[in-house]
Amino acid sequence: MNISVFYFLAFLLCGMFIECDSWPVSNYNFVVREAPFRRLCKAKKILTVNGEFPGPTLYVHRGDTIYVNIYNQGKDNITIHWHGVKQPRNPWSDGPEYITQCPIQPGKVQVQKVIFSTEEGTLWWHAHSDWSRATVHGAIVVYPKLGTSYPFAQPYQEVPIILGEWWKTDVRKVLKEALLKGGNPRTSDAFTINGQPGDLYNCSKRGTFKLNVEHDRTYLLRVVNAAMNHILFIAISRHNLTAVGADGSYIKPFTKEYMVIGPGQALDCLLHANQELGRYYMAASAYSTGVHVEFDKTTTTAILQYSGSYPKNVAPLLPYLPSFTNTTAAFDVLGQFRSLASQDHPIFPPTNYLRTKLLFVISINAFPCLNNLCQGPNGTKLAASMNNISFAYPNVDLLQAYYYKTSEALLGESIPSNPTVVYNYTADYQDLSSELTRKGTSVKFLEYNSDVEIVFQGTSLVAGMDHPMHLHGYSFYVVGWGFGNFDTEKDPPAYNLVDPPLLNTVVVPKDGWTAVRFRADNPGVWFLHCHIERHQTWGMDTALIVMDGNQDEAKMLPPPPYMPPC
Ligand SMILES: *[C@@H]1O[C@H](CO)[C@@H](O)[C@H](O)[C@H]1NC(C)=O
Ligand SMILES: *[C@@H]1O[C@H](CO)[C@@H](O)[C@H](O)[C@H]1NC(C)=O
Ligand SMILES: *[C@@H]1O[C@H](CO)[C@@H](O)[C@H](O)[C@H]1NC(C)=O
Ligand SMILES: *[C@@H]1O[C@H](CO)[C@@H](O)[C@H](O)[C@H]1NC(C)=O
Ligand SMILES: *[C@@H]1O[C@H](CO)[C@@H](O)[C@H](O)[C@H]1NC(C)=O
Ligand SMILES: *[C@@H]1O[C@H](CO)[C@@H](O)[C@H](O)[C@H]1NC(C)=O
Ligand SMILES: *[C@@H]1O[C@H](CO)[C@@H](O)[C@H](O)[C@H]1NC(C)=O
Ligand SMILES: [Cu+2]
Repeated sequence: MNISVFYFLAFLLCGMFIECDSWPVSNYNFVVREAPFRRLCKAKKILTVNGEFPGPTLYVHRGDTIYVNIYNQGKDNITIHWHGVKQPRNPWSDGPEYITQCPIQPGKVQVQKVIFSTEEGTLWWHAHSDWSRATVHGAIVVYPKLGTSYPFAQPYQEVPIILGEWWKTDVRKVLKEALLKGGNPRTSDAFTINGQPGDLYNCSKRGTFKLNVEHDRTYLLRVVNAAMNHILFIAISRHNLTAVGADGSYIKPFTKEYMVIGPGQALDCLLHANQELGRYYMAASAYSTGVHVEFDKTTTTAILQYSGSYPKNVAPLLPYLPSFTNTTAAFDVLGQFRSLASQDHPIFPPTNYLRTKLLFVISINAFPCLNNLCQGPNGTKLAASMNNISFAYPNVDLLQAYYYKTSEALLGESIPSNPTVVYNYTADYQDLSSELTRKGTSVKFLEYNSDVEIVFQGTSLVAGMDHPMHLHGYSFYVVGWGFGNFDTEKDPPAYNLVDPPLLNTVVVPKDGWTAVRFRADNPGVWFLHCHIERHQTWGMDTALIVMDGNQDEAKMLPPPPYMPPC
């Protein structure tokens, strides 16, 4: 189908099924289709939106509502998720497959109404079906409301910097092979900056992303980590970065020579082009702490180049990046985030009298495997869990099961509020039998407007590592974190309730814990999961079902006229 026919269909759909007040002003058309891309000396077809990699950047203002017409011209099931967009009362457009919707099957169209509310800064969108988000993703820029401005001087220019991960092999094959063999998926062959691996890889020099700057100007880099399985360090040689926003809310500025960003996170950084005219590398490489866990050890680069005259044949300098396993270096950044907590940007962290306190133990696990033939440790099959339940995707979506009360059995299993077995989660030695877990489609019901605390507790089972935990439908205040086991007596008194950062994805440190709080004021079914893709695949997931309140404004919106069927 050509694009004009598609527009026409989308228009019809819009006219028939949804309010079209804002159409076509803030309407976007996403055509999901395969397109050929050449990277690392090898061409392959990848799934894209509109043939672009990374996909198109969406530009909105705070509080906007947009419609996105998604037309699946590919061969795979697909869904699109608006990462960090809270979508008040509207889980219908959230996107994770088999959680809030059934996938859009090849040849089918879905119109998603995306409701922005209090987000301001950088967010992103990505596919939320199998591993298609590897190439199906893009940035979302949320400007302040007209008539208001940034809490920092207007930058001269703004540039999305999207970090990605590239396999020479088809990513569908990578997933399939990993599931079949039960081990770690093969590591990626490259990281990318705005779709390009950069000079340090073979056949990549020509496409290297260039950031052109004028001397003495300030640039706002809207950095998104869209990589699948890696937390990344990023830096620009001789230049500092000043973080001013994270996950669509502002933070107190802090300046470092490198930044760290977990998959799923977005970081707004100011860059002052104050160095000698010349060319400088921007570089990113992995932060990975799992003992004996393979990871991609390559470095992706882009080039910051000043305008003006200077010898252009001098090789740019590489910046300092901390070593792969340097947790101190990583948390020097990740532990620095603070909300503005000012009159213009107030915060509302739940303080006392929490209705619901949850302790979710997040772990890597292992299933026994017939004849020990799997590729996990000692022939086991790798898994992951939350409170020892390894999430199993249903084959109809949880939201419809909940809303229409159809498959109520599906929602029968509640994830326990606390681990059923208490052990030394972060001990150096773990009994092998505690690595086992079991499968289940577990959910947690929450009362409307209840104040909720979730403590994520990491473990050293199989291989402890950092986990970027992401909650849909909400941003949460990160009130505390630490190493070792969470202590219910000693740790809460040290919480930061003054200026905790408001994030949608938080990196829980290896062998440590993180406490987050939020008010459950957004009714719906909201996925909660690790944003390291393989951990999500293995089951480090659950869904929070926030029930309707009594008032009409406290209830989920009715479903749109068309949702893809299963
Ligand atoms: C580049 O190609 C050479 C020769 O094929 C190979 O040995 C080397 O590992 C490649 N480098 C990278 C970064 O892929
Ligand atoms: C970068 O920041 C450090 C301290 O945060 C400072 O000492 C250094 O001069 C800064 N470098 C540049 C190029 O601004
Ligand atoms: C970790 O990184 C920090 C900050 O860059 C550095 O000071 C420290 O020496 C590094 N530690 C190791 C073990 O490399
Ligand atoms: C694998 O087996 C060896 C030898 O039996 C044991 O020492 C080790 O702890 C096992 N590792 C895991 C992760 O099961
Ligand atoms: C848990 O294990 C860690 C690491 O081995 C150890 O330092 C700590 O003392 C243990 N805690 C308890 C309560 O046994
Ligand atoms: C987790 O569940 C499995 C299967 O029911 C069980 O064998 C294992 O002991 C449990 N582990 C913990 C730490 O509760
Ligand atoms: C695509 O989605 C439909 C509806 O849920 C499902 O029946 C089908 O198995 C899916 N196809 C693949 C290849 O996963
Ligand atoms: Cu994880």
